[in-house]
Amino acid sequence: MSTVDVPDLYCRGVRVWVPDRDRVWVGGEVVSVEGDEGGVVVRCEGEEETKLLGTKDSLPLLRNPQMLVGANDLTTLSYLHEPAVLHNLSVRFLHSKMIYTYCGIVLVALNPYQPLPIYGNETAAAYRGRDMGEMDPHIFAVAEEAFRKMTREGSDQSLIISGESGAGKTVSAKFVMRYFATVGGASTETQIERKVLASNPIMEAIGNAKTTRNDNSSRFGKYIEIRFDRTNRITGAHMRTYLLERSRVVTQATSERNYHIFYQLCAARDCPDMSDYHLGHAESFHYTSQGGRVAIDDVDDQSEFTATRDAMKLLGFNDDQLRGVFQVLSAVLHLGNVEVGRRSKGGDVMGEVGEGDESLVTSATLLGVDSAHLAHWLCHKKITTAREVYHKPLTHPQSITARDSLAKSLYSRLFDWIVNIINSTLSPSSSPSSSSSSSSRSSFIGVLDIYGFEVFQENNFEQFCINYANEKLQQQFNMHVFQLEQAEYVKEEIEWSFIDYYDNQPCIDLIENRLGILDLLDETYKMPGGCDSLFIQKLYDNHNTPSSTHFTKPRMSRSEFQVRHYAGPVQYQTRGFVDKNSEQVAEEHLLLLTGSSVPFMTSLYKSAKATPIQVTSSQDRGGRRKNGMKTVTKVTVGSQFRSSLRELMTTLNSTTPHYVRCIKSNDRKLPFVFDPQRAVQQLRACGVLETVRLSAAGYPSRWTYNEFFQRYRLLLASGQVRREDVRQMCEYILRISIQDSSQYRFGKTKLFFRAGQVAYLERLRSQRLHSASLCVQRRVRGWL
Ligand code: AOV
Ligand code: MG
Repeated sequence: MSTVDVPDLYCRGVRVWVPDRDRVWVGGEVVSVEGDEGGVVVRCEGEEETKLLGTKDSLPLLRNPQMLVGANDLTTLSYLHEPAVLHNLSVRFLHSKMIYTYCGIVLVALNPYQPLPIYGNETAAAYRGRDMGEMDPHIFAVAEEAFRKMTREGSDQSLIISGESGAGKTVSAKFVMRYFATVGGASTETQIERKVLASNPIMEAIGNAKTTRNDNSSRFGKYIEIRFDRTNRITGAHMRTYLLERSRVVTQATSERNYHIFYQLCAARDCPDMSDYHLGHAESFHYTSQGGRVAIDDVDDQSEFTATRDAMKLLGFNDDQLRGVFQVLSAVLHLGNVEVGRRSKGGDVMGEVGEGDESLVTSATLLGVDSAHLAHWLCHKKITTAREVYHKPLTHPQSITARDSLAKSLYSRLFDWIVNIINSTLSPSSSPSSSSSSSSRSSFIGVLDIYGFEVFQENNFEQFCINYANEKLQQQFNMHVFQLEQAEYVKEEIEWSFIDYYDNQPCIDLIENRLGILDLLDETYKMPGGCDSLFIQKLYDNHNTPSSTHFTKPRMSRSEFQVRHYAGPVQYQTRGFVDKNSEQVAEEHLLLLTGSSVPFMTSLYKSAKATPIQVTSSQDRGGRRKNGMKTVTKVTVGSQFRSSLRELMTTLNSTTPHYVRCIKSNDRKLPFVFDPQRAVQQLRACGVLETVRLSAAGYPSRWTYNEFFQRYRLLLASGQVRREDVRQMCEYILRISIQDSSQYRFGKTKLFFRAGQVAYLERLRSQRLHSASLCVQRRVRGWL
């Protein structure tokens, strides 16, 4: 047997980490080092027995000196491995109640599940004008960094907030927006900041819902650009939203809810002006009661309703518009209660809706349509052939689908319409404070808050899209942090040993490439008789091969597939994929609503942003059927989502990104409880560990020689400045300003700095400016 050479570092008393099934990592101490057999004998904390650890490849990892534990920035740790990172985060979180920690260029935020007194105006003021390293890590520090970079360079910025469902993204995004409203608030009371903030409760009311993962889960993605003028005042904002989960309007899983707004409306039914909508308790509506429990602990839906309505008023929704919104929402609720009866015809069970059905009549009245027509079109479909047009009766399940599609269409049109109104109110040109000159050149800071990665008992098309979006975001992060960063070092010929990371490109290829999952889904939809079972067959045929690394067919299943995502494997149930991919309003329903006697309804269907179903030429691959008859090809939900994500990535890549990684501390939503298993799972998935290593070894700030010289030449005495050789001058400035020469590197065209150095130079610069201005003042006083 070969002897193992145990390095000298491992001697008696040395503190190490030992892998543990429950606690993930547990601290221990070396008791002895075994000679010939190799390995070290370790006693774990709180245990009597010792363990022999360490073969040639796996000696236990060393622990950091106690004085380093709890560090603000993980990159300052001596040992940068998983147990060190995990331990540091948990010590800060559990002992000091500190939820934020820097991890190089990333801010890690642990969800405390408890309101903390660290977000007030005084705290915001304390972070104003400060460098990231000067204060405790905080979401405000990242916001300040973005704000200052924008003001200094005039460049657009993005705050990219990621993390799994319930990790704290939406809460973080709101604090970021609050911070900008505070620092970018105008001295005159224009209220634009208040309006920007007021968009949050509205969007949460219509786009968030209770899921088993999060009581206030975002069911849409949002990228909001907050615009600033040349004087760094907020002039307005613009919001882009991504793929709302439509199915929730008509179905919810056990203990989940529909969108908050429905419960708010029901809770406010006895308020003045609400009687027109004939509302009842949320339990009395099919669309709001399927989850079993209509209340959320600690949430008062009625006061939430008041908050939503007030926010809408502030954002310029007038009384007619508010009535219109409540009318559509109520119509949806009543529509859900329309009884679809059964009628036998031949061997089939057909759908039937009685014209006297009370819910039908109420719904039709609210929608401004004829109830008999509505009843007819809930169980018939118009068929147009070359020779005739006829009304084909629908089966019972088809009628229910027709009813639910109408409800989903109404809701998603309303959602888009509300977003449009908010955007037009927040548009910089409509803000009274923005004179044309100050808004002519503006920069923005974008805040991205999308639905986080999620895995449920059953995962459907919605989870597939959500997790796909998270894959794209993870890739953007990898691109920025690892690929571009390291490519730049190579280009600039800086000595560098490559840091490896998990590249999720193969998973993205599986989803979005030619013959990838989305492509096959579209193909299925375009085929006559395309259905979910055909889709899954295509998936198995194309991807269930020995060479596929990210796709698996579960052994016992004929309707499911598994994707290996960066955050873990997810099994998807294909039932409903094809229909959900082609969500469309039936032409008959469209005609019914555009002919409504309620002007709001017609305007909703006229002005709302085009739904994914649109005639297109670019996606027209399947536009011709084999018989030569040209069919209209639609943009499907999947392909529309793919292009909107691409567009989002292009936007993000044109800004300077700042990353916030939210981590869910435990699954039971308990305050300040740290579940190491769950934390480590998230840290592993999102590349935090690799980021720590990269940031510790890397040079996050860089300047061209010219830029650097222009800004810092005042650190030189006047006689020292020689303009002929800028590079030499830069080298000189650094030699006299920064003692430790390992803190910077000279590239071919740029200077590179380790974290914190630019902040230090900035301080030197402002001290110099300050003493220069004192000097001038003294001289002026001397002259007087
Ligand atoms: P998410 O946006 O990341 O999930 P949220 O931001 O909605 O998650 O956070 C979930 C819950 O965690 C909140 O409702 C708060 O109760 C709590 N929480 C999060 N951050 C904080 C904080 N900084 N301080 C106190 N409590 C916090 V999803 O939208 O589901 O992906 O789709
Ligand atoms: Mg959210």
